[in-house]
Amino acid sequence: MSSSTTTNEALFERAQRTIPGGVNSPVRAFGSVGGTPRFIASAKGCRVTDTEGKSYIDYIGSWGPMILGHAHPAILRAIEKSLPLGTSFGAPTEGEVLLAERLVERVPHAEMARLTTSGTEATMTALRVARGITGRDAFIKFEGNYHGHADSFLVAAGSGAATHGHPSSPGVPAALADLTRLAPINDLPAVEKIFQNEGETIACVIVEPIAGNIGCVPPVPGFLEGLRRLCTEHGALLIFDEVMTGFRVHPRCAQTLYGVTPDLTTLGKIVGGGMPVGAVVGPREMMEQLSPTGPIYQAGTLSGNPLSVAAGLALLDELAERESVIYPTLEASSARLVDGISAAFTDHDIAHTIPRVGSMFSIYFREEAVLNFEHAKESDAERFKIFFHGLLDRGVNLAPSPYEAAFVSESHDKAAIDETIAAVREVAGLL
Ligand code: HOZ
Repeated sequence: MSSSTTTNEALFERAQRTIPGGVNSPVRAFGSVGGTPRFIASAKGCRVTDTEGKSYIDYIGSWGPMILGHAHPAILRAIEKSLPLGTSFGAPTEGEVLLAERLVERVPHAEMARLTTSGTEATMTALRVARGITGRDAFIKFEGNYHGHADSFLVAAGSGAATHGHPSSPGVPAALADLTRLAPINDLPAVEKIFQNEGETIACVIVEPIAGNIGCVPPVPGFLEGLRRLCTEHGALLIFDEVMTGFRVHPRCAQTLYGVTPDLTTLGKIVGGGMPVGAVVGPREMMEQLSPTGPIYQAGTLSGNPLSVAAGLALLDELAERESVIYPTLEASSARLVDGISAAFTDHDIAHTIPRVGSMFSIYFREEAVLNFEHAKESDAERFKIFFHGLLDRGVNLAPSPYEAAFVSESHDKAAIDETIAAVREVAGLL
């Protein structure tokens, strides 16, 4: 493992001179937990190593895509093979066709795919398609759902937007924000009311089928089904933002797990094997509305970048080939981890709830179930800070915010899980 003589603290101080807040994505600045971000020098399997050479069991996993662990050999091989052939052409490649075909095969409702460079671009594109097809401007999103940082979505957004104090960002024109209708997650009557009042203006409902940017909040039974029904009744599109959940919670995505079919699905980093890629997928008649076949414009020089596509293909192929091993393994190790954490808290009388769907979970310091953003905010944030730093000191890397999900990978073996539980037990004694 490479390490440098630079400390995290020195690097953070230096970073802040040239990068706003010293980071290129706000959550990484440790704003909601305090202290110094760890500057990562390398990663392998379930562990990341910081610039001081200290290693941590990692539950960020690049926010989801490292489902097989960091620096997986199959993905590295694919990138190495692609690298000498060139890094970007601004012209179509065979790899993009193969990746689109894989997505069409594996996302049940997909007949076509458009690749982008990030999940943010994918959700921007999906919203534009919904508006373009319906000729309507308003849309519904959920409080605490995060769909990337495009203007229309930065209204009551989760993730970093929730913790830096501006969930509805300055710089978003009021005229645009006014078109974003909000409802609490898991509150079907609230959505129904919006549709009743102004159904003819609503282009779409966009939802994270499992909210992953306020911690992890699964849908209550009937919620996604209800959204499907309302969208169909009112001529609006239903968009599932599966940037976090796609291929993570089920080999055919969350929509298969819950048996609800959206009109459009957005995907992100996991379809690039952790490299920069996003995708919008859906039925042919909708997707062909995109340029150049249709009038709805969307473009990007780095869309379908050859290195990202090579990594994405390698990951998706690995997931498909070893599906019957990978997903049960993830389920078993994640269950073991969460049960162990919960038992440690119970033994120390610490109020908690730990929602989990497959290998995605989060820890809330409150007894009652968390069904929406308001509930998530009632989790004890001070306790989370102590917990977070206690684990970090003991070599366990959680997301530095109570409003993020944790991700288990195939490389989190029994030893790593048990080491994590032992660290939690120690820290629980301090809470
Ligand atoms: N918004 C991302 C997680 N929900 C964090 C992105 C990052 O810092 O990489």
